[in-house]
Amino acid sequence: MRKVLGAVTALVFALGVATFIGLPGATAQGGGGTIEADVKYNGAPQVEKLKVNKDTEKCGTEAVIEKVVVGGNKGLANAVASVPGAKGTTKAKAVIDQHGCKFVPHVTVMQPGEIEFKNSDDILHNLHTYSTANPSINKAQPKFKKTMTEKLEKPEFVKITCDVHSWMLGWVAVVPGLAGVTDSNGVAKIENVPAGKQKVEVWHETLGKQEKEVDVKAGQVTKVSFEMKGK
Ligand SMILES: [Cu+2]
Repeated sequence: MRKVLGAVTALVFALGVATFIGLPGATAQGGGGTIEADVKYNGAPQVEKLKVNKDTEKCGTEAVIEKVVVGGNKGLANAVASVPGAKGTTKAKAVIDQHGCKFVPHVTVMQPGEIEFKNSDDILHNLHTYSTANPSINKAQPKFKKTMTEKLEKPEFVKITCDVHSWMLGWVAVVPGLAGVTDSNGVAKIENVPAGKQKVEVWHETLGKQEKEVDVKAGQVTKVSFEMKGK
């Protein structure tokens, strides 16, 4: 009996060791790493304010058009960081909401395909895109049309406006690679990037584009900084 017990203990111990040894391999599954893009802007924020006298119960009386949003430590918000060499897998559909007479979020990233536009304002909005690679969209979105699904199938940075409310402005970054949008601190994290040399592109609606090369290591965070210049 003791022998059997000893053998079982040995087996459990061996399995435990095997599991332990197996762990690091499991966490680095696929050999991907994370890119943390840190985007800064040394200039002044550009924010325009506009008096609103239409649909004020939903839109408020003042519209704020945030063209360049600079947060703490000069971090630039609303910039798109993408990795063209890392093919993204289609996850949940991108969604933009016309809410409070704004496009929320202001900048959205998506892989080529379908995007959903919501109208949670209960008033008439319109959807007007300015694009060259993709067909233009110019459609009313009445209050009863809570959701509209549209196609953006070609990589492009697409400007969106609403012809009912002149101040409404949003952007869709249609990018085939993995991508993210910088937060209020100017940071975008892109996960599961294949290890090796990768090009990182940064785009901002008024400050243009920059790119850098990074060396991504499996299971690690690779930081890359950008400083956007005013035009
Ligand atoms: Cu509108």
